[in-house]
Amino acid sequence: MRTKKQTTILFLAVTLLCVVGRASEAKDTGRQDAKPNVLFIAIDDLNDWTGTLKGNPQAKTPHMDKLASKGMVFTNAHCAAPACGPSRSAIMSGIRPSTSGNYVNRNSLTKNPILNNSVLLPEFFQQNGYYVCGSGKLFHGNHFKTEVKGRGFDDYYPSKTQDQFPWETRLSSPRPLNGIKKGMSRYADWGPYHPDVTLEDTNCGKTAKWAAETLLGGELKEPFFLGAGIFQPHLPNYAPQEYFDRFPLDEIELPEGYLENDMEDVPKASSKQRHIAWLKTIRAAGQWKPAIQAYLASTAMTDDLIGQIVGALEKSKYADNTIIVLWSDHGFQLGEKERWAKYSLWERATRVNFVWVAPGVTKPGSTCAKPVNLLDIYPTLASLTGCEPPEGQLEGNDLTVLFEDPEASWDKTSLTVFGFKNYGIRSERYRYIVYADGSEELYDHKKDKWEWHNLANRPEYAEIKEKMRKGIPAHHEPPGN
Ligand SMILES: [Ca+2]
Ligand SMILES: [Ca+2]
Repeated sequence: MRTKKQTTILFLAVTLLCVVGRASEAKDTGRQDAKPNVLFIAIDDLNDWTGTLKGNPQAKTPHMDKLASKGMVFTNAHCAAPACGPSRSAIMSGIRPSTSGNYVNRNSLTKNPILNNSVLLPEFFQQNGYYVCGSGKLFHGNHFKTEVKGRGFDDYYPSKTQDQFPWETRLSSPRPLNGIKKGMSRYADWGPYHPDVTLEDTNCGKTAKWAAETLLGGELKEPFFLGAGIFQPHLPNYAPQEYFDRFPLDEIELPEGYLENDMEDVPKASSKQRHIAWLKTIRAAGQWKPAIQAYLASTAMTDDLIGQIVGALEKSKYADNTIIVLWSDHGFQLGEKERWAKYSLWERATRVNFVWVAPGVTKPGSTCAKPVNLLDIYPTLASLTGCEPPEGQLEGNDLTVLFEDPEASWDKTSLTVFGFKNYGIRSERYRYIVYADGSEELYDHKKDKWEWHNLANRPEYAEIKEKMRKGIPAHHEPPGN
């Protein structure tokens, strides 16, 4: 039997323990509240025709350039796969296409057990106490609407199962605007919307408006992860007239990287990847320059939308505690290597825009030329937010060492996978491509930035090829559903 005094002491001790427990809980919560927010901006099919990557001097991207000046630009960043679906699956899972078997757009995300059992990036943040919201194209369209269905999101605009259509059909009829009736997909169209259409009328405009208003509203539960995916400059390149007016047709130049007969020293295996011979049709229709004009116009429109989103963040109360990562899912060829497409392992299709602004971490105006990959987004965000990454899942690298020092020792190469056993490997200086049949390409970017001269068969490069081959993954997962 306890005495009254003993009972009182016990009661006091238990009370004290509870108070201490609650205080420590509050402290934990306090730490969690202090975690940085994440603004995750995705752009579709934007190659290096931007002010920072300098792939085309005619490009006008002042807002992205301004954003880049506030943090770090990776000038040698590449996609994990040169197609929307597998590129985004790799970003969202942190798993290489060659590990998951998710290689092309038609491959499912949720029917793939490796991807389906992974912790997808939005889920990762949700599990770590973040409020997760988004709009626009973050996952590949079909993957989101019919497969992911808002998994990991607390809120999605317009809804978790109703993704935005890539463009507003009502505003762009009758189609095709480019007049090409045969030989192209219905997506391969371009031209200005009706003259009275404004940026806000477009679906990309609605995504940006939602993101800007959500940030300015100041009522987000923190920490938050907010994703905004802009569909442009993915085809069809429709934009309000004012964007076309910024690029007069008679001033449009053909791509500097285009070379007649460039394909003569390229192995035939490259054409076994999804080959789209649209360039011939475009040239025959006299549409090459109008199509370039439209890509530049759509890119300028995208840039204005980025300006809206980032501008809203800057004016909001979250400005000082929000990490921004901006990425494009892969590049695009506008005639180079005889292609009007992505779907290749060459620089123009693999190189991406990759900008990071992490308050107190990245240094304003810094650039880094080390080879990095979109696969690095997941581990880098985990590192910056102090959230423990899912065990054994992530295959990318933590980039924070390069934020500290862009010249830090970095022995890694950047891998792009397209189709079973086709690999593009980029080092600081070289690009090495090896196809499933063993045929190869090697380019020296120090002397040949447009990849015109395939050096793979020259014996003096044997050692370099051997080194580059170390970037080939050990495992090649057969293609999934
Ligand atoms: Ca894409
Ligand atoms: Ca060539």
